[in-house]
Amino acid sequence: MKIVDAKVIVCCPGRNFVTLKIVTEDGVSGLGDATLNGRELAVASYLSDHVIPLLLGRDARRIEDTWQYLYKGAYWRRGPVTMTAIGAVDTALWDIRGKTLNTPVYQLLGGRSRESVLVYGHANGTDIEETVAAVARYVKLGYQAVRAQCGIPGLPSAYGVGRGQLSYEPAEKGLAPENVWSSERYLHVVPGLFARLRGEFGDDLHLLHDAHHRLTPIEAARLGKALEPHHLFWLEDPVPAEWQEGFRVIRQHTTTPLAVGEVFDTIYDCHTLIQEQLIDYIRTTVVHAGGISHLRKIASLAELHHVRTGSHGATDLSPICMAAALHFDLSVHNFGIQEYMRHTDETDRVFPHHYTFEAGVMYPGEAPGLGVELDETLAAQYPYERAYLPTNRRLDGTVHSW
Ligand code: CS2
Ligand code: MG
Repeated sequence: MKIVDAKVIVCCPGRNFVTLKIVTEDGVSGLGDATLNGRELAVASYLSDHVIPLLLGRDARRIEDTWQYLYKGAYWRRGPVTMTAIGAVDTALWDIRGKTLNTPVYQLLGGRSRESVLVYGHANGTDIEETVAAVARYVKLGYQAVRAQCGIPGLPSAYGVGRGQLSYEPAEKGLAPENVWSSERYLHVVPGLFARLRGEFGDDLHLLHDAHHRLTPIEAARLGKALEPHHLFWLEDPVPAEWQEGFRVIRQHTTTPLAVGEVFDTIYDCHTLIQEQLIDYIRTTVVHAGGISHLRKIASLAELHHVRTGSHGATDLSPICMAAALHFDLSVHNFGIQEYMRHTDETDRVFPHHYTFEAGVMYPGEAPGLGVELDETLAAQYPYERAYLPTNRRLDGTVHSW
């Protein structure tokens, strides 16, 4: 089954998405998400200029061999651009495989390990009371798990507090906006937010929080300890994780579960975190960690060390990634939870799909392949618009992780 055509489609239905479409000689096409928030065109070029010429004529059924060919064949391994491009190819080939075998991809991954996929949504507010109201909206929508983020008094902005009611999209049109940060002020607010949320919603609602790479290990240890009475489902990205060993400090001080990995792109970014059980959930995604094939390998290592999956699922990962994630989530044994920020209606019209949400869980659907399509005519009406993630500086002007 030879690949005879492949192309990259960049569109911006409210935000930028990059999609790879691969077509076989039988006329079967597959889709892969290649979106890298703020650096979309780098991946589009990597695919168009360097990968697609290598794909033409290859057998679309050789998914693992194609992955290894693109990974080892580039010489320059790893990194978000390379692995997002490889992820898009891998995802599209799984889509094609499912379509040609007339079966949903989860059946090719070992079939169901559960009946549905537990998901969490993003609630946020400019202050604690607004955040409580936002969490209540998600509970009313049926969510069993909600991530809560709130504004920090005295700071003009805070991570995760965005525009609109149901979705938070951090990238802003034009060059990177500068945010201001204070860990001290943040650490004063968060424990009170979760004390209020537990008091309001009781013990059964899963509560999550994202520190978004902004603390030092001892600050994260302090926050983890302060949150223990409120038994969070997880505290996410407490510190930048390039130095995986740094998590040993946090682990020594707190039992609050830790989740890391949405910025990781291979197993090499997280094998110490997993093998030393420094984390409880690995957040690597289909789109940024080399596709379904590599994500399965990360999950297998995690399974050996009591680590569960908790894949990233923000609005800057397209519905193609969400569909692929749900097939993976339904089948992988050590599944934990799936992030599900709702895309806008505008995005969903460009990417019609079979996955569904109901009462806090999701289903990938039974359509052959991934069960998602791309309306190219509609996509063409939304041309790319430069949009960057913010940068961050502390109150004294020092650059800080965003
Ligand atoms: C966040 C994301 O969803 C999350 O956990 O960390 O909103 C992240 O900031 C964006 O995906 C970055 O593009
Ligand atoms: Mg995050």
